[in-house]
Amino acid sequence: MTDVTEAPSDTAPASEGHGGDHAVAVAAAHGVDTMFTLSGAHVFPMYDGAVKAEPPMRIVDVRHEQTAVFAAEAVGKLTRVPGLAVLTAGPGVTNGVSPITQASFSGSPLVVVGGRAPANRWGMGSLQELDHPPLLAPVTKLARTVHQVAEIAGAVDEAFTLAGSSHRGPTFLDVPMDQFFDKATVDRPVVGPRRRLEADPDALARVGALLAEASRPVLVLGTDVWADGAEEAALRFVEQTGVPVVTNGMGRGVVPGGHPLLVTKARGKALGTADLVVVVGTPLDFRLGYGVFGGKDGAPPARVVHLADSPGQVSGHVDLAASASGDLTAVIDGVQAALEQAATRPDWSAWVADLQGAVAAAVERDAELLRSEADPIHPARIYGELVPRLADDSVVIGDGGDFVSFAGKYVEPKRPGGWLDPGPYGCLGAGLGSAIAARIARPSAQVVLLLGDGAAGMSLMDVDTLVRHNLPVVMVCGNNSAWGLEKQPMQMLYGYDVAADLAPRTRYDEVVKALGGGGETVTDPTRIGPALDRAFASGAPYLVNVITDVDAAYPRNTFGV
Ligand SMILES: Cc1ncc(C[n+]2csc(CCOP(=O)(O)OP(=O)(O)O)c2C)c(N)n1
Ligand SMILES: [Mg+2]
Repeated sequence: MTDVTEAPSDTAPASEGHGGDHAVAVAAAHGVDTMFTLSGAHVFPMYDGAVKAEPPMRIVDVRHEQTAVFAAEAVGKLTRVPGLAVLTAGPGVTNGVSPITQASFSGSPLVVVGGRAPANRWGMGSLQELDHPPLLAPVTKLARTVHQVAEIAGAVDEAFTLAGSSHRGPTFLDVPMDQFFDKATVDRPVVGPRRRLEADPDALARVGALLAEASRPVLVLGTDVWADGAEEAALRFVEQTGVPVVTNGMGRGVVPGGHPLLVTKARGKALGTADLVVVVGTPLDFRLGYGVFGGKDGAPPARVVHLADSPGQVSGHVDLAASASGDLTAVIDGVQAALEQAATRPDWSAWVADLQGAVAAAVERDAELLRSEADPIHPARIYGELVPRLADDSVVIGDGGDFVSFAGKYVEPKRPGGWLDPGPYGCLGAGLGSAIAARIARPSAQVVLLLGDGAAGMSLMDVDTLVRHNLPVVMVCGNNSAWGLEKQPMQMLYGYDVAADLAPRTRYDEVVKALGGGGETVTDPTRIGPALDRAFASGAPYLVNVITDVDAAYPRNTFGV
């Protein structure tokens, strides 16, 4: 996929075709090579357009529309080219609402094309006649009906341009069936280079000055650092200034796991005792304590700087010492230049050493659990076995509750763009869609899907899609026979729990086998490693079903509210 997303729309010579031909051609011009869908007659022109395109567009047909949209969202996250999902009218579109919302919360570039009951029968009660845009408007950057076949090419161009522009997010179009099947000769837009938002140089100078004054700064790098293509600028900034870093979301891996300036493992101390926290490319939401830093162990409150990819992303609820927005490479480079021009050159070495000590202590503490021989298996032991087996190019996907929180604690990616978590919307069920996308977007990379047993039930049928499309991935199910992340809080609040248990020791590996993949169940901690080796060697969709201790809850200090 090529990195072209935004279009100062020029036009090419007129082209003839039905609505699907035009939509597919414009999507391909934006760098799309795959559409994710589940069949419905309302969108047949999209399939015909894909089959007959030159070269044809790959069609990946799935078993639930949520998987199609989660897959397209994940393609957008991994490739930074908007993913494309095609949903049939009515229930097809409404089944896509959760993943579209997830894309909105995560700033993922995504275009969803929906079918729509025919305009010439509107109001007469044709099958699946639903006006979708009002449902989608609150969770998209654009949600509209394209009323004429001749308008489809321009509308699809607009949808891709908006989805791929800062701040990225989902867009939605639907096309009445009669117009979709109709033909028109139109000028298809030509896709141009990406336009970049510029930052205010005075604001960047102010951030540089605040850093020059700071004694205990921390830099937080989030998803938009990757999404905006600023990962190289960010690493350069870190290495040349020596500032310690905490990462979250797709910011993970921008500073590789094990790097001396990566202090995510000492996050509490870093953010709690910093005097300046510079947050780049992620909202100041519950994952970052709503932007309140400092105050720990008698430390004064920290100053906060927010750097975002676009003005609308700058926090409105925090009293910021400074902020700036724009193309994040230019923003980061601009702050670095300002810092280098400052009269004083800050010395953060003692602060960094202090945090490195805390990281080392955390690593030591973790080591014990990672080696745990407890029976039933402690979930941390799974990561003790998995992490050393991860390749530098691995794509690691989390779909679950506590089991995935443990992954966040123990997996530190070596490269950016290889970590997919649900983000601030926290929607379970993305697992199989994300795995399908990862295998397609990174054909030679290791792909590992971490599934809670509860989450597994939401998308496991799409192993069928992995099998039919020959997409091998390794799935690891942390099977504690419970909706663990809900069971423990309910116990804590009420002293009992209800609606939180799942059937004991369910054989999710047998489900995968029944669908044509491979798998096995593990109950002995020493058998986890060999099972993972068999999974990686299998070259097939393979699920390692690890029976874990339901009482080994993730030690969390926030429930996100
Ligand atoms: C679609 C959706 N439904 C419900 C929830 C609430 N929820 C968050 S975590 C969780 C439990 C997940 O259980 P499991 O996948 O087994 O992981 P575990 O916590 O047991 O490791 C639930 C139900 C949610 N986040 N998303
Ligand atoms: Mg569970």
